[in-house]
Amino acid sequence: AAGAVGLEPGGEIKATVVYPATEKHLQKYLRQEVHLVRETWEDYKNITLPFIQSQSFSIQWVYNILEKKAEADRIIHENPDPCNGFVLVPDFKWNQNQLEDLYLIALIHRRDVKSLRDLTAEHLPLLRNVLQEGKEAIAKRFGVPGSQLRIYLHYQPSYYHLHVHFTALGYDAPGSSAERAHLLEDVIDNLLLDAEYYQKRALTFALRADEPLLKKFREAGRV
Ligand code: M7G
Repeated sequence: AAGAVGLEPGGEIKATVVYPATEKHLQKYLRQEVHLVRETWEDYKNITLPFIQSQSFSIQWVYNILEKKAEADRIIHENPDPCNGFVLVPDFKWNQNQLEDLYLIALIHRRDVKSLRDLTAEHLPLLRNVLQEGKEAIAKRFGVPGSQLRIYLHYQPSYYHLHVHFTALGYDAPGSSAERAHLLEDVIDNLLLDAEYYQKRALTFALRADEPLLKKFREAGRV
């Protein structure tokens, strides 16, 4: 098993246990040296995409939630539209006992968007729905206004099925750093400025020293 232990805002101790744990899980929780990578669109096509396609990142848990085979009773909101809809559920990292570390994720229904890199102006209606309806549902259920939510996507994500993170603004959630979090409102604005914004610009992210993707960037002489 792999896992992490942390101090909750209420002073309680929170333990995350991952079982069974794959090699990938173990690496994630080990402290490691990290390196920044600046990925151009060419790098994405030549290095990152083939790497993603060669890996068997399991996103079955996402499909189980979308198909109501798991966590169906935890759904906070759903827009059932197959193209522009999504499901909003509490993230595994949040036990829902206090609002200080509120954490939900929106999983989109369509299955052909891997990450931020795939987004174009075509996805604007979907992204607007996630932003608007996600904020409304969280205000209604938890009483937290949109002005106190950090709504963002990760690049790189751990799971290549597009999802959006909703966390309490006052909570320093893991992965909300400048090199990983992309605010959804900024993503929407960028796509309005240029429909192919994310197929043009370089994106920065950090990789742990032992991550195979870093090795690929090294082999290509890009780090
Ligand atoms: P990510 O940006 O792909 O990667 O986010 P990260 O895990 O490195 O942040 C995936 C998010 O999904 C994380 O916040 C996870 O805590 C959450 N998550 C992962 N799994 C396997 C589940 C699950 O089965 N149910 C729920 N509700 N959340 C999950």
